[in-house]
Amino acid sequence: MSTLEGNRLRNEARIKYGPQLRNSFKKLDVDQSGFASVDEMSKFLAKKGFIKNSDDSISDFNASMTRYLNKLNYGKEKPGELSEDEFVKFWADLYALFDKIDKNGDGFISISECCQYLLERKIKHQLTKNDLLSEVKRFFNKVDTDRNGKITLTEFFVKLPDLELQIINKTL
Ligand SMILES: [Ca+2]
Ligand SMILES: [Ca+2]
Repeated sequence: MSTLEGNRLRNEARIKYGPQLRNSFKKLDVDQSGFASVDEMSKFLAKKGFIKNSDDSISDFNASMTRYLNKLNYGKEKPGELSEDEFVKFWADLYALFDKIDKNGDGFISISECCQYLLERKIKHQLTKNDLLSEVKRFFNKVDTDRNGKITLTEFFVKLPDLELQIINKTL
């Protein structure tokens, strides 16, 4: 999402989700360092029930977080951690992407919403529509552990590297 529309959506998400993100930041920064470490974020999400409190879920979250911190060039003030402003920007951008894919706005991404979005992105290494659908189904099998065909923002984020690397081979 590097277009003008992308910028607009990111700004909107910062306004919409900024207050709750700042609130979360204060709660999860338990050592009150003014920075959110990957560990503080995963503990907070596990406590809230957004990720499972299991070694696998936490290590997946940590791997994804570390990947995007580096890739998107975060942690400028303190390597590997987010300042409050960086935290808001990072997660608001993710909300902007998520909301864009979540066309019906129910707070979940469904298999068809995910397919539709990927088709609209005109993926470079062309998969046929059917191949794409089976890849997305495979992705959902990994992510959607309660098998209701819908995934939340956190579930989406935890497995986003898989989606990017295995299905589309590019950055969303
Ligand atoms: Ca901290
Ligand atoms: Ca939806």
